[in-house]
Amino acid sequence: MALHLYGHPDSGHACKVALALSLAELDHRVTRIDIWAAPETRPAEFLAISPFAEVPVLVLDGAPIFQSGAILMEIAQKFGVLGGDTFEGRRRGREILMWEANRIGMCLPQLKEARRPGSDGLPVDVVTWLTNRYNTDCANFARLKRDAPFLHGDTPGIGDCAVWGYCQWLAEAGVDATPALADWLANMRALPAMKSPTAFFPD
Ligand SMILES: N[C@@H](CCC(=O)N[C@@H](CS)C(=O)NCC(=O)O)C(=O)O
Repeated sequence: MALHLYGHPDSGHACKVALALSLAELDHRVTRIDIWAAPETRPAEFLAISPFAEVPVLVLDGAPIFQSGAILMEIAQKFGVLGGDTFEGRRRGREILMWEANRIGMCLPQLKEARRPGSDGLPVDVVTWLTNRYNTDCANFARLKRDAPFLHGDTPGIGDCAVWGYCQWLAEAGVDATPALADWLANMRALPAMKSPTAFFPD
């Protein structure tokens, strides 16, 4: 089984997949793609397999898969890992992935980008709106997590990987962690397979 991940340390979407491969101990190659360079200057081999010239892309035995959520589901199902070994785990994974993509994935990346040095920023009203969305997401995160250490229960699953993608950068997004989020972040950071974005995608 040959796995090749294309990503960049500034991409939370790519970090979701890198974390899943690390947690599942799946050997893989990594190629770092400069997401700050003009898309047309990215390597031809990458442009040929990434329909929007975006990361992440995972090539699995020669077949490229794009969209972080689709990649996570494929990893879980194909290898029976991170919740993929049971019906309930796969359902939980799908539920959390859809929620994350529609909610956290639609406020934290934008808030982080607005504060990046060199970014054009966002109007104050938009930042307020996105921050309010994040606050709602925090309340719902606590409902989803309940008293378990991870969103998938006692061990992390693909849903935890998806939420980690941008929740690893709350300070960079200018927001605070609620107690439930802070507990979960501590559990995630303590995982032996956890790495920094640059360790996932070295230069
Ligand atoms: N919905 C996609 C989002 C992918 C995405 O937005 N990738 C960004 C980095 S986070 C990218 O490659 N940007 C470079 C560009 O658009 O040129 C996913 O879940 O994989």
